[in-house]
Amino acid sequence: MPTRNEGGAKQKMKGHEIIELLGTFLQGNELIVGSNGNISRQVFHCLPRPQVYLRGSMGLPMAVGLGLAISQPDRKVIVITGDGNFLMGLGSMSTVSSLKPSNLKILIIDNELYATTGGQPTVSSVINYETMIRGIGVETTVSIQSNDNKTVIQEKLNWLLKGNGLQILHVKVQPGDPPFENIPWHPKKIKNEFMSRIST
Ligand SMILES: Cc1ncc(C[n+]2csc(CCOP(=O)(O)OP(=O)(O)O)c2C)c(N)n1
Repeated sequence: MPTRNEGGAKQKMKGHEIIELLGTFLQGNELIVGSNGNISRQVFHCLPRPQVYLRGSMGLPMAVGLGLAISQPDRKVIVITGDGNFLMGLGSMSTVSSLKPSNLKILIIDNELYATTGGQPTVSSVINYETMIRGIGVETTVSIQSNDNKTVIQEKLNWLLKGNGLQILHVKVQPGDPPFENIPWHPKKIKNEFMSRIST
């Protein structure tokens, strides 16, 4: 039996597996913004800390990432967002596109669901992300579809982290992540830990 995600396996990876894989490409000084809900929990438990773990504020990760990228021009800022968050925050993408901070990278984890709140479907299944994002004015977009295997995904994550300029990577993932525990930090602690990291 072929194992999941190896070689030519057809099954999509799960969101937390993509986040874990991204972790293998990090150099250490990247700044990461996780969208609210499951993604932030996965970022907290799977990647080095501290990062920005959004709580409640759905739709805002791109706006937060944009501000961070502008204020920290010497560091790569990686926004990891669910499809529900990305679609809710589309308005901020026109600003992202007009400013095009070269250190901003956006990773869309698309499970076609609001998984955090019980798995209601988003409208992702009818959207062509590459076309939509290019229409907004961002040229450097790559979409990973269901048939891409782990090797292709690794290449694209490498492209996202090592490439120059504003880049967006959209990955279709399989729903069904295991539950990750709530982030045990009070929002003030999240802010303070992150602020002390970027002020050093
Ligand atoms: C304005 C607003 N609407 C609804 C919610 C409730 N809510 C929290 S997370 C979430 C789902 C986020 O979906 P997505 O970004 O696709 O991530 P996933 O849960 O699938 O990992 C929802 C609806 C909220 N926090 N704020």
